[in-house]
Amino acid sequence: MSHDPNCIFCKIIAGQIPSKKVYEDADLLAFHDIHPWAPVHVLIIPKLHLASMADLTDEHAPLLGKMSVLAPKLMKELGVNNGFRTVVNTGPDGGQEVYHLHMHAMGGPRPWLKG
Ligand code: DGP
Repeated sequence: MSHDPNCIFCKIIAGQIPSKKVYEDADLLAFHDIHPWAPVHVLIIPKLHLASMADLTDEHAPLLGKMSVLAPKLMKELGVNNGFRTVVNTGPDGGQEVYHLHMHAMGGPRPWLKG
């Protein structure tokens, strides 16, 4: 399904739930995480509803490529200039809470990094 009406991130994409957007194009949206783990913490999501990384197939490779290329660009724009961390949680044992694929991009002065 390309859009799940019960998905919180699909609602953010549709503008039904407000978010602090930092980037948007035809394929992707990026916005500040509501519960930041770092001084700068954004989520990069595809507009296509994919529940998790476990649902990816070969056809999604360009989309993941776009997400990966956007992360350093956004970090730079947001003033992160000394490195950052990207995380994709997948499934219950991966600690995933929201079942719409998303990449966390986190940076800013330490200490905030766990593990
Ligand atoms: P994960 O554990 O990888 O599924 O992380 C989901 C993240 O989504 C978590 O860090 C908090 C964030 N989040 C959940 N609901 C909302 C929301 O309504 N708005 C925003 N901006 N972030 C949200």
